[in-house]
Amino acid sequence: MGESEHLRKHEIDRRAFLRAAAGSALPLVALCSEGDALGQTNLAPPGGSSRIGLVIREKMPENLEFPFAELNSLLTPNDLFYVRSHFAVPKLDAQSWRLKVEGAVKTPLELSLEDLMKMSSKTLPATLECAGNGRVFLSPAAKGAQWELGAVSNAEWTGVPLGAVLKRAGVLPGAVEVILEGADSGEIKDPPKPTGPIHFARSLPLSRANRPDVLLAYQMNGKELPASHGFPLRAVVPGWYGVASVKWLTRLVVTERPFDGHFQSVDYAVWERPNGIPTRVPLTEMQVKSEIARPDSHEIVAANSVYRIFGAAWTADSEISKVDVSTDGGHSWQPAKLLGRPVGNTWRFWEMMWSVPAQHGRVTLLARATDVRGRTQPLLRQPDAENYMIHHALPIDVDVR
Ligand SMILES: Nc1nc2c(c(=O)[nH]1)N[C@H]1C(S)=C(S)[C@@H](COP(=O)(O)O)O[C@H]1N2
Ligand SMILES: [Mo]
Repeated sequence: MGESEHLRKHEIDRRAFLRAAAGSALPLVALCSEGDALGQTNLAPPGGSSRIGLVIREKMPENLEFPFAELNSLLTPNDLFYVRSHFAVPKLDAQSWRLKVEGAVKTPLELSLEDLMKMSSKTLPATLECAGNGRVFLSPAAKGAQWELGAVSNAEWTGVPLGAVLKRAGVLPGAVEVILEGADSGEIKDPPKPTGPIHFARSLPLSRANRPDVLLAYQMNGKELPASHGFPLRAVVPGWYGVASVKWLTRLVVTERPFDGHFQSVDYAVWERPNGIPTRVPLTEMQVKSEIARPDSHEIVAANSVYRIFGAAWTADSEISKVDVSTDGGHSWQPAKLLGRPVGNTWRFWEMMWSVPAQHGRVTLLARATDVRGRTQPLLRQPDAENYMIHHALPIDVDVR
């Protein structure tokens, strides 16, 4: 799809949205102004889109990809937010659901949704990226869902800081981590594996868990958390790979030693080499990364035209300071223009006007982001990351014609 076509489509989506907003209740309008507050104007806010849908990577369990070439709003509408689930969506009923808080705490708790909603809430945006996003670019092929560019999305989350719940339970001295357990469960296929079904579970060091921006969220973009995204309660850990943001939470266990569960050490872990000794460490922070949304891979781009290359970039605990784009497979680089203004834990849109050459042929585009802390995307895949953290500059081939 050409850029002008995209702009036209965007206009259609926007008009449809405005029509919908005009005839509906406040929330959409409120989200609209929040969209602007995120530093972007003229972009369709979340509210559902008419024709675009998620790309199926796996039907059961649900693994659905945001069509990244359709990127046009800073907040991803709930029905376009990527879904990454390891087991079937558990059926939970808000009335009988409880969150247990136990382990190394003074007062074990059993909280209802109502109890949590009575606590003071917070709303903040967070971009979540699956650690396997971009896996289809790896060669030889790596195991896991073959995500293209869209296992990443951004939403505004409302909930209670995890730290406030831990405080209510009273963490005992000597505790180091909190395990977050989801209601979903199933059997692991490949060894090493425990016998029988296990729940999805992940831990956070207490130092991270107590950060004020780590939420137990019950709303997504101002609406009730959808079933696929963790209804009625999920964790949101801004800046960390999506795996840390445990969905369908039913139990928090405060522990006196680091957790070694399946999704912590066998899966969603990589090798690091402190002192030159390989050791297994859980994935934590998202790595600095940019992705080209348009042109789409293998799009036909008009020779001799000016094309607006458009994409997003994100990092953890920092801000994007620049994005450089190459239109010759990495031989030369030009700065892109960062759009809007930086918003904490949120991807930043960027664009670069490309003077497309007259000569016909295959062209490889690359984008490379750098953050304020000086971290830059590598041009080549780093060793030891196995099938995760695919954040080297990903080549997008287009046909100039
Ligand atoms: N309970 C539970 N939580 C989970 C998962 C899961 O399978 N079960 N998947 C994790 C992974 S790997 C990612 S990337 C994010 C995806 O969140 P989303 O489906 O809302 O996009 O949820 C995380 N939380
Ligand atoms: Mo993930």
